[in-house]
Amino acid sequence: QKTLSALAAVALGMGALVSNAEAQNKKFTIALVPGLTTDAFYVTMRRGAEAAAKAVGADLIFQGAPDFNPVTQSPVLDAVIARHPDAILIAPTDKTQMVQPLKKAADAGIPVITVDTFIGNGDYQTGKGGAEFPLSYVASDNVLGGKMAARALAKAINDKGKVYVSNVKPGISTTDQREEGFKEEMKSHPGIQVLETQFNDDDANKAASQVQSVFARNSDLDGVFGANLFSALGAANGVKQAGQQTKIKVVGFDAPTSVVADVKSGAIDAVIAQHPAEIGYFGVISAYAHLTGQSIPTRIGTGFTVMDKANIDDPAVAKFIYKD
Ligand code: T6T
Repeated sequence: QKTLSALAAVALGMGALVSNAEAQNKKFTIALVPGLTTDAFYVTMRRGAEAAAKAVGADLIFQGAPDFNPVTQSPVLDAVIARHPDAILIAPTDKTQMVQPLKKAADAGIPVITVDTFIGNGDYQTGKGGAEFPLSYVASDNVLGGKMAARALAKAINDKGKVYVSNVKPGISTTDQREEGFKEEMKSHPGIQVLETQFNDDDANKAASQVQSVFARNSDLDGVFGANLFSALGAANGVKQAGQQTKIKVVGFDAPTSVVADVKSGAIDAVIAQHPAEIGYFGVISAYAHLTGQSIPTRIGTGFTVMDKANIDDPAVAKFIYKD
Protein backbone atom coordinates (compact mmCIF):
# COMPACT_ATOMS: atom_id res chain seq x y z
CA GLN A 1 0.00 0.00 0.00
CA LYS A 2 2.70 2.41 1.15
CA THR A 3 4.90 1.58 -1.84
CA LEU A 4 2.00 2.09 -4.17
CA SER A 5 1.13 5.51 -2.87
CA ALA A 6 4.82 6.46 -2.93
CA LEU A 7 4.92 5.34 -6.56
CA ALA A 8 1.76 7.28 -7.27
CA ALA A 9 3.34 10.35 -5.69
CA VAL A 10 6.43 9.93 -7.86
CA ALA A 11 4.24 9.47 -10.92
CA LEU A 12 2.26 12.58 -10.02
CA GLY A 13 5.46 14.53 -9.47
CA MET A 14 6.78 13.36 -12.83
CA GLY A 15 3.53 14.33 -14.42
CA ALA A 16 3.97 17.83 -13.07
CA LEU A 17 7.54 17.89 -14.33
CA VAL A 18 6.53 16.72 -17.77
CA SER A 19 3.81 19.30 -18.13
CA ASN A 20 6.24 21.98 -16.99
CA ALA A 21 8.75 20.80 -19.57
CA GLU A 22 5.99 20.78 -22.17
CA ALA A 23 5.19 24.36 -21.25
CA GLN A 24 8.86 25.26 -21.73
CA ASN A 25 8.81 23.71 -25.20
CA LYS A 26 5.46 25.08 -26.32
CA LYS A 27 5.58 27.89 -28.86
CA PHE A 28 3.58 30.64 -27.20
CA THR A 29 1.82 33.45 -29.03
CA ILE A 30 1.96 36.75 -27.21
CA ALA A 31 -0.06 39.74 -28.43
CA LEU A 32 1.03 43.35 -28.00
CA VAL A 33 -1.72 45.95 -28.36
CA PRO A 34 -0.13 49.43 -28.41
CA GLY A 35 -1.82 52.75 -27.59
CA LEU A 36 -1.67 53.43 -31.33
CA THR A 37 0.38 51.90 -34.13
CA THR A 38 1.98 54.98 -35.69
CA ASP A 39 3.91 56.31 -32.71
CA ALA A 40 7.69 55.87 -32.45
CA PHE A 41 7.28 55.09 -28.76
CA TYR A 42 5.21 51.95 -29.49
CA VAL A 43 7.24 51.07 -32.59
CA THR A 44 10.31 50.97 -30.35
CA MET A 45 8.41 49.01 -27.71
CA ARG A 46 7.52 46.48 -30.40
CA ARG A 47 11.21 46.03 -31.25
CA GLY A 48 12.02 45.23 -27.63
CA ALA A 49 9.05 42.85 -27.49
CA GLU A 50 10.21 41.11 -30.67
CA ALA A 51 13.74 40.70 -29.30
CA ALA A 52 12.35 39.03 -26.18
CA ALA A 53 9.94 36.87 -28.18
CA LYS A 54 12.87 35.66 -30.26
CA ALA A 55 14.89 34.92 -27.12
CA VAL A 56 12.15 32.70 -25.67
CA GLY A 57 10.98 31.25 -29.00
CA ALA A 58 7.53 32.88 -28.87
CA ASP A 59 5.50 34.45 -31.68
CA LEU A 60 4.55 38.11 -31.28
CA ILE A 61 1.36 39.60 -32.69
CA PHE A 62 1.36 43.42 -32.92
CA GLN A 63 -2.12 44.77 -33.50
CA GLY A 64 -3.36 48.24 -32.66
CA ALA A 65 -5.57 51.16 -33.60
CA PRO A 66 -4.54 54.17 -35.72
CA ASP A 67 -5.23 56.65 -32.92
CA PHE A 68 -4.99 56.82 -29.13
CA ASN A 69 -8.61 56.24 -28.24
CA PRO A 70 -10.52 53.58 -26.26
CA VAL A 71 -13.32 53.66 -28.85
CA THR A 72 -10.94 52.44 -31.57
CA GLN A 73 -8.77 50.31 -29.27
CA SER A 74 -11.68 48.18 -27.95
CA PRO A 75 -12.62 46.52 -31.27
CA VAL A 76 -8.93 45.82 -31.94
CA LEU A 77 -8.72 44.18 -28.54
CA ASP A 78 -11.85 42.13 -29.31
CA ALA A 79 -10.22 40.91 -32.52
CA VAL A 80 -7.06 39.97 -30.61
CA ILE A 81 -9.09 38.10 -27.97
CA ALA A 82 -10.81 36.18 -30.79
CA ARG A 83 -7.38 34.92 -31.92
CA HIS A 84 -6.91 33.58 -28.40
CA PRO A 85 -3.22 34.32 -27.86
CA ASP A 86 -1.50 32.81 -24.80
CA ALA A 87 -1.10 36.27 -23.25
CA ILE A 88 -1.99 39.88 -24.03
CA LEU A 89 0.27 42.85 -23.39
CA ILE A 90 -1.63 46.10 -23.80
CA ALA A 91 -1.20 49.84 -23.32
CA PRO A 92 -4.80 50.69 -22.33
CA THR A 93 -5.82 54.08 -23.70
CA ASP A 94 -8.07 54.99 -20.77
CA LYS A 95 -7.86 54.08 -17.06
CA THR A 96 -11.61 53.49 -16.77
CA GLN A 97 -12.98 52.84 -20.23
CA MET A 98 -10.62 49.94 -20.97
CA VAL A 99 -11.49 47.98 -17.80
CA GLN A 100 -14.54 46.15 -19.21
CA PRO A 101 -12.97 45.40 -22.63
CA LEU A 102 -9.95 43.91 -20.83
CA LYS A 103 -12.12 41.95 -18.44
CA LYS A 104 -13.33 40.02 -21.51
CA ALA A 105 -9.76 38.85 -22.11
CA ALA A 106 -9.32 37.78 -18.49
CA ASP A 107 -12.73 36.02 -18.58
CA ALA A 108 -11.59 34.15 -21.70
CA GLY A 109 -8.66 32.85 -19.64
CA ILE A 110 -6.05 35.03 -21.34
CA PRO A 111 -3.47 36.49 -18.94
CA VAL A 112 -3.27 40.29 -19.25
CA ILE A 113 -0.22 42.46 -18.55
CA THR A 114 -0.42 46.21 -19.09
CA VAL A 115 2.55 48.03 -20.55
CA ASP A 116 3.14 51.81 -20.48
CA THR A 117 -0.34 52.68 -19.17
CA PHE A 118 -2.51 51.04 -16.49
CA ILE A 119 -6.19 50.52 -15.75
CA GLY A 120 -7.85 51.39 -12.44
CA ASN A 121 -5.16 52.72 -10.15
CA GLY A 122 -2.43 50.40 -11.43
CA ASP A 123 -2.39 48.37 -8.21
CA TYR A 124 -2.84 44.84 -9.54
CA GLN A 125 -3.40 41.45 -7.89
CA THR A 126 -4.54 42.90 -4.59
CA GLY A 127 -7.52 40.56 -4.37
CA LYS A 128 -9.96 43.48 -4.29
CA GLY A 129 -11.67 42.76 -7.61
CA GLY A 130 -12.43 45.60 -10.03
CA ALA A 131 -9.53 46.65 -12.20
CA GLU A 132 -6.81 44.70 -10.40
CA PHE A 133 -6.94 41.53 -12.53
CA PRO A 134 -3.91 42.23 -14.79
CA LEU A 135 -0.87 40.29 -13.65
CA SER A 136 1.68 43.04 -13.95
CA TYR A 137 2.31 46.64 -15.02
CA VAL A 138 5.55 47.29 -16.91
CA ALA A 139 6.28 50.99 -17.40
CA SER A 140 8.18 54.17 -16.66
CA ASP A 141 7.59 55.92 -13.33
CA ASN A 142 5.49 58.69 -14.83
CA VAL A 143 5.07 60.79 -11.66
CA LEU A 144 8.86 60.86 -11.36
CA GLY A 145 9.17 61.71 -15.07
CA GLY A 146 6.83 64.68 -14.62
CA LYS A 147 8.94 65.88 -11.69
CA MET A 148 12.10 65.56 -13.76
CA ALA A 149 10.49 67.61 -16.54
CA ALA A 150 9.49 70.30 -14.03
CA ARG A 151 13.05 70.53 -12.70
CA ALA A 152 14.45 70.83 -16.23
CA LEU A 153 11.92 73.53 -17.18
CA ALA A 154 12.49 75.45 -13.91
CA LYS A 155 16.21 75.46 -14.63
CA ALA A 156 15.69 76.60 -18.22
CA ILE A 157 13.64 79.63 -17.11
CA ASN A 158 15.83 80.50 -14.10
CA ASP A 159 13.16 79.43 -11.66
CA LYS A 160 10.67 82.17 -12.45
CA GLY A 161 7.86 82.92 -14.86
CA LYS A 162 4.72 81.42 -16.39
CA VAL A 163 4.44 77.92 -17.82
CA TYR A 164 1.72 75.46 -18.80
CA VAL A 165 1.35 71.75 -19.49
CA SER A 166 0.44 70.65 -23.03
CA ASN A 167 -1.29 67.34 -22.42
CA VAL A 168 -3.22 64.69 -24.38
CA LYS A 169 -6.57 64.23 -22.61
CA PRO A 170 -7.65 63.35 -19.08
CA GLY A 171 -8.02 59.66 -18.22
CA ILE A 172 -4.69 58.37 -19.58
CA SER A 173 -2.64 57.03 -16.66
CA THR A 174 0.76 58.04 -18.01
CA THR A 175 0.08 61.61 -19.03
CA ASP A 176 -2.17 62.24 -15.99
CA GLN A 177 0.70 61.14 -13.74
CA ARG A 178 3.26 63.27 -15.61
CA GLU A 179 1.08 66.34 -15.10
CA GLU A 180 0.61 65.40 -11.44
CA GLY A 181 4.38 64.99 -10.91
CA PHE A 182 5.08 68.23 -12.79
CA LYS A 183 2.66 70.25 -10.65
CA GLU A 184 3.88 68.60 -7.44
CA GLU A 185 7.48 69.54 -8.20
CA MET A 186 6.50 73.09 -9.19
CA LYS A 187 5.20 73.60 -5.62
CA SER A 188 8.89 73.76 -4.68
CA HIS A 189 9.42 76.53 -7.24
CA PRO A 190 7.32 79.42 -5.90
CA GLY A 191 8.58 81.83 -8.57
CA ILE A 192 6.85 79.77 -11.26
CA GLN A 193 3.14 80.08 -12.03
CA VAL A 194 1.56 77.05 -13.72
CA LEU A 195 -1.26 78.14 -16.05
CA GLU A 196 -4.24 76.00 -17.03
CA THR A 197 -3.41 72.74 -18.87
CA GLN A 198 -4.17 72.63 -22.61
CA PHE A 199 -5.46 69.30 -23.97
CA ASN A 200 -4.49 68.51 -27.57
CA ASP A 201 -6.02 65.04 -28.12
CA ASP A 202 -2.60 63.69 -29.21
CA ASP A 203 -2.59 66.10 -32.16
CA ALA A 204 0.70 67.98 -32.60
CA ASN A 205 -0.97 70.63 -34.80
CA LYS A 206 -3.50 71.36 -32.09
CA ALA A 207 -0.69 71.54 -29.51
CA ALA A 208 1.12 74.05 -31.77
CA SER A 209 -1.88 76.33 -32.22
CA GLN A 210 -2.54 76.20 -28.46
CA VAL A 211 0.91 77.70 -27.86
CA GLN A 212 -0.12 80.63 -30.03
CA SER A 213 -3.38 81.20 -28.18
CA VAL A 214 -1.86 80.85 -24.69
CA PHE A 215 0.88 83.26 -25.78
CA ALA A 216 -1.72 85.68 -27.15
CA ARG A 217 -3.34 85.77 -23.69
CA ASN A 218 -0.01 85.72 -21.80
CA SER A 219 2.70 87.67 -23.59
CA ASP A 220 4.97 86.87 -20.61
CA LEU A 221 4.75 83.09 -21.19
CA ASP A 222 8.13 81.47 -20.40
CA GLY A 223 7.76 77.75 -20.84
CA VAL A 224 5.76 74.73 -21.94
CA PHE A 225 5.94 71.12 -20.78
CA GLY A 226 4.89 68.81 -23.63
CA ALA A 227 3.73 65.72 -21.71
CA ASN A 228 4.19 63.22 -24.54
CA LEU A 229 5.69 62.89 -28.00
CA PHE A 230 3.00 64.79 -29.97
CA SER A 231 2.50 67.41 -27.26
CA ALA A 232 6.26 68.12 -27.20
CA LEU A 233 6.68 68.26 -30.98
CA GLY A 234 3.61 70.48 -31.27
CA ALA A 235 4.76 72.78 -28.48
CA ALA A 236 8.16 73.24 -30.13
CA ASN A 237 6.52 74.00 -33.49
CA GLY A 238 4.09 76.42 -31.87
CA VAL A 239 6.94 78.32 -30.23
CA LYS A 240 8.77 78.48 -33.59
CA GLN A 241 5.62 79.67 -35.40
CA ALA A 242 5.20 82.40 -32.79
CA GLY A 243 8.82 83.40 -33.36
CA GLN A 244 9.50 82.98 -29.63
CA GLN A 245 12.32 80.44 -29.65
CA THR A 246 14.66 82.59 -27.62
CA LYS A 247 12.01 83.45 -25.04
CA ILE A 248 9.71 80.42 -24.53
CA LYS A 249 11.45 77.25 -23.34
CA VAL A 250 10.08 73.79 -24.09
CA VAL A 251 10.74 70.60 -22.15
CA GLY A 252 9.23 67.46 -23.61
CA PHE A 253 8.59 63.82 -22.95
CA ASP A 254 9.72 61.11 -25.41
CA ALA A 255 12.53 60.96 -27.94
CA PRO A 256 11.49 60.21 -31.54
CA THR A 257 14.16 60.99 -34.17
CA SER A 258 12.08 64.04 -35.13
CA VAL A 259 12.92 65.82 -31.84
CA VAL A 260 16.67 65.43 -32.23
CA ALA A 261 16.98 68.47 -34.51
CA ASP A 262 14.86 70.54 -32.12
CA VAL A 263 17.03 69.54 -29.16
CA LYS A 264 20.20 70.34 -31.11
CA SER A 265 18.89 73.73 -32.22
CA GLY A 266 17.67 74.54 -28.71
CA ALA A 267 13.98 74.72 -29.80
CA ILE A 268 13.50 72.04 -27.16
CA ASP A 269 15.62 72.49 -24.04
CA ALA A 270 15.43 68.91 -22.84
CA VAL A 271 13.43 65.73 -23.33
CA ILE A 272 12.74 63.01 -20.81
CA ALA A 273 13.25 59.91 -22.95
CA GLN A 274 11.54 56.74 -21.82
CA HIS A 275 12.97 53.28 -22.50
CA PRO A 276 10.14 51.74 -24.54
CA ALA A 277 12.24 48.83 -25.85
CA GLU A 278 12.81 47.78 -22.23
CA ILE A 279 9.07 47.97 -21.57
CA GLY A 280 8.38 45.67 -24.54
CA TYR A 281 11.22 43.32 -23.66
CA PHE A 282 10.30 42.86 -20.02
CA GLY A 283 6.61 42.71 -20.87
CA VAL A 284 7.20 39.66 -23.05
CA ILE A 285 9.63 38.09 -20.58
CA SER A 286 7.05 38.52 -17.80
CA ALA A 287 4.34 36.91 -19.92
CA TYR A 288 6.64 34.01 -20.75
CA ALA A 289 7.66 33.60 -17.11
CA HIS A 290 3.99 33.44 -16.11
CA LEU A 291 3.14 30.98 -18.89
CA THR A 292 5.94 28.65 -17.78
CA GLY A 293 4.85 28.62 -14.16
CA GLN A 294 6.96 31.37 -12.61
CA SER A 295 5.54 34.06 -10.36
CA ILE A 296 6.10 37.57 -11.68
CA PRO A 297 6.34 41.02 -10.05
CA THR A 298 3.10 43.03 -10.19
CA ARG A 299 5.10 46.12 -11.13
CA ILE A 300 8.25 46.46 -13.22
CA GLY A 301 9.71 49.97 -13.54
CA THR A 302 11.90 51.02 -16.44
CA GLY A 303 14.13 54.07 -16.59
CA PHE A 304 14.58 57.46 -18.23
CA THR A 305 17.37 59.23 -20.06
CA VAL A 306 17.32 63.03 -20.00
CA MET A 307 18.54 64.37 -23.33
CA ASP A 308 19.72 67.89 -24.07
CA LYS A 309 21.96 69.70 -26.53
CA ALA A 310 25.05 68.84 -24.50
CA ASN A 311 24.63 65.05 -24.38
CA ILE A 312 22.42 64.00 -27.30
CA ASP A 313 25.37 63.01 -29.49
CA ASP A 314 26.86 60.80 -26.79
CA PRO A 315 26.29 57.20 -27.98
CA ALA A 316 25.31 56.13 -24.44
CA VAL A 317 22.47 58.67 -24.61
CA ALA A 318 21.68 58.53 -28.33
CA LYS A 319 20.95 54.79 -28.12
CA PHE A 320 17.70 55.71 -26.34
CA ILE A 321 16.39 57.76 -29.28
CA TYR A 322 13.28 55.90 -30.45
CA LYS A 323 13.55 53.76 -33.59
CA ASP A 324 10.84 54.90 -35.95
O1 T6T B 1 4.45 59.06 -24.08
C1 T6T B 1 4.12 57.89 -24.78
C2 T6T B 1 3.36 56.97 -23.87
O2 T6T B 1 4.11 56.75 -22.69
C3 T6T B 1 2.00 57.60 -23.50
O3 T6T B 1 1.25 56.70 -22.74
C4 T6T B 1 1.24 58.02 -24.74
O4 T6T B 1 2.05 58.83 -25.55
C5 T6T B 1 3.27 58.24 -25.99
O5 T6T B 1 3.00 57.09 -26.73
C6 T6T B 1 4.02 59.20 -26.91
O6 T6T B 1 3.24 59.59 -27.98
